[in-house]
Amino acid sequence: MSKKLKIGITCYPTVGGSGVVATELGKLLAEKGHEIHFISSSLPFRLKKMYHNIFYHQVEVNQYSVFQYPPYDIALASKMAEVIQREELDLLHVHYAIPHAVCAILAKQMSGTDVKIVTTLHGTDITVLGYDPSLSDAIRFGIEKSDVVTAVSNSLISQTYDLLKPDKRLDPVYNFIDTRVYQKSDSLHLKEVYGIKDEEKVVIHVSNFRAVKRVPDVVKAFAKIEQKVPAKLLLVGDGPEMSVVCKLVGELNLRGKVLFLGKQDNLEELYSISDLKLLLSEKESFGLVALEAMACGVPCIGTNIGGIPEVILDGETGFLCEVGDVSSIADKAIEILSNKTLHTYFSSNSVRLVNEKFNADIIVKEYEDLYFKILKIG
Ligand code: GMT
Repeated sequence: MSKKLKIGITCYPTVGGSGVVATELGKLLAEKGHEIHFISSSLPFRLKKMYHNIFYHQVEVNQYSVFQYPPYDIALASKMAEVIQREELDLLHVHYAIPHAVCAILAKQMSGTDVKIVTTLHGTDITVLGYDPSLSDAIRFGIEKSDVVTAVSNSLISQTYDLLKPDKRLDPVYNFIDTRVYQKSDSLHLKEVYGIKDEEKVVIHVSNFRAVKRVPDVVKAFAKIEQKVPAKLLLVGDGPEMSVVCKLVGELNLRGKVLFLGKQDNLEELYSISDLKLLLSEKESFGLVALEAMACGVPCIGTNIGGIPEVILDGETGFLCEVGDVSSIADKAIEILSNKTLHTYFSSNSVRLVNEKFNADIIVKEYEDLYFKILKIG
């Protein structure tokens, strides 16, 4: 039987792919018998029920009036150091280089222990913040001083080397799916609830509606799709671009055909009534939402950028298109929605790919093996 580890995990706990990956990883490691300590500013949103071997340590920030900015990073490092010492952690697995990796390095020094630091790069810490000269040295420092650094795609690894040139090996460890949760279920009642007719196809987009997700392209493509194929568009999530998107839906006379569902849990039920997913981002280091759809047998059209081509295989599980090429996106969508044989081919390939390459069992073991390696166990 392998040794049970004590693992601290820090992530952004609010909705977002990195928070999902970190929390699901913690839950699955706990299922394998490891003791997990989440250290973050609020309870990770996917951590809904109690587990006997998962603990949550909240970071409290002093609001002393002299501080122009509350010192969250210092408070996080102090809390990490306290938990490392009291709980005798074997390692800290932090998600995002800054501030989390840098805080972990400080915490290690404060604790006076040899706790190991694993850092996972998720994307925007490199693809956006990496361009900021006021932060790039700190990101490189966080990467180089970690014991192990993983990134969620090979594309993100290349971008990190191009941009920051860290003197450090980076290991690819993909996002993963718990296929016990993400699988096609019988959710046909939802079609009735949403007023979707039998003959209508369902196109879905799920995101945090940031500008990089290019949700207006989703709406523009849908406007072309629904002229050829009776369809409804489910927009799931919320964020800064929502008002722009609402306005566009009105301008394109799509009210009634586009359903704004806001933030939703149990996405597998929505995917189970969907025929096609659109992920048309201009930056995407992996695209966890595509994987979630694929696990439920939904073919995806994605943009040919970042890590998306490592997830959506062009002509095998869906199609890849260039960013902003709305006409070609719509043509490919119409092809998928009107060719049943092609749809079934993409759908079954998607499920198979998820099971063979992105299954939680495989990826959680990859992380576990990295932990054992740096701890020189086994
Ligand atoms: O996509 C977002 O806006 C959220 C972001 C995050 O930091 O949580 O997601 C990033 O990490 C996910 C998990 O590794 C990846 O699947 C997403 O592709 C990545 N987002 C971007 O690169 C924009």
